Amino acid sequence: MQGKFITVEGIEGVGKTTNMEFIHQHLLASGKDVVVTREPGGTPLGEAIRRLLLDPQYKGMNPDCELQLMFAARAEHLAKVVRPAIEAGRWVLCDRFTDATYAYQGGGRGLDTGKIAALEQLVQGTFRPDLTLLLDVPVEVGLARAGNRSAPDRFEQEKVEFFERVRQSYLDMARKHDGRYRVIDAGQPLAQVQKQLAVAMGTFMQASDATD
Ligand code: T5A
Repeated sequence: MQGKFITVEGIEGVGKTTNMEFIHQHLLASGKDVVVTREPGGTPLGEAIRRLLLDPQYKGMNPDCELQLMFAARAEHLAKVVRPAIEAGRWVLCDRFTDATYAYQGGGRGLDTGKIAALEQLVQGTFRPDLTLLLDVPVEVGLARAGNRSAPDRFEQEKVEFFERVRQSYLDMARKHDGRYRVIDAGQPLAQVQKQLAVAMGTFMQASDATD
């Protein structure tokens, strides 16, 4: 039996890192064998690419270069971590995936989505997440939360309008792919956010147990 692929998405500071452990524990408690990973990254080579992508010294990186680095890291990640785990029947919980490319490089940077789709096809074929949890907050809330932490990385240095486009792009994808997306109101207190996540995962696990 194949495993499942769950992705967590949203703008900066929305609470992905905070909630990954909660989601992980929820899946473990439901008897799933889980691999937790992230993009860009998830492998030694992918983490090296991540450092390049986030480093503020590369401010002004060519958007096509940025796009291809995202997919280069993804190709390695899929081959070495994600696909082997799923084929072994494990569940993979991933902090960001290709929807982040549509949101940041497509929505944020304004790259042609046809270009992204071509790379998606090349690197993934028909492989897609089974469930995407979109944590959503207004941009000013996310940026205020993110700003309370460490020094801003290359993406966090972008202007508010960039993140407005990223958020809108995510919300558009959630409407377009409403079968696999669950939108979580992450502006609520953490306990309420986690209640919503538990309901979304419960529904998903029930449906997937019924079809396995
Ligand atoms: N990227 C990535 C692309 O451009 N294209 C791609 O294809 C991919 C895969 C790195 C960057 O790469 C870009 C997007 C990103 O800019 P990242 O490190 O995953 O990706 O991105 P970040 O959004 O920067 O991740 P962060 O860890 O910075 O943000 P989180 O994880 O969303 O936020 P988190 O959990 O650290 O929370 C922020 C603060 O808010 C508090 C937390 O305690 C924390 O202090 N908080 C709450 N406070 C009140 N109420 C709640 N409900 C709260 N939830 C969290």
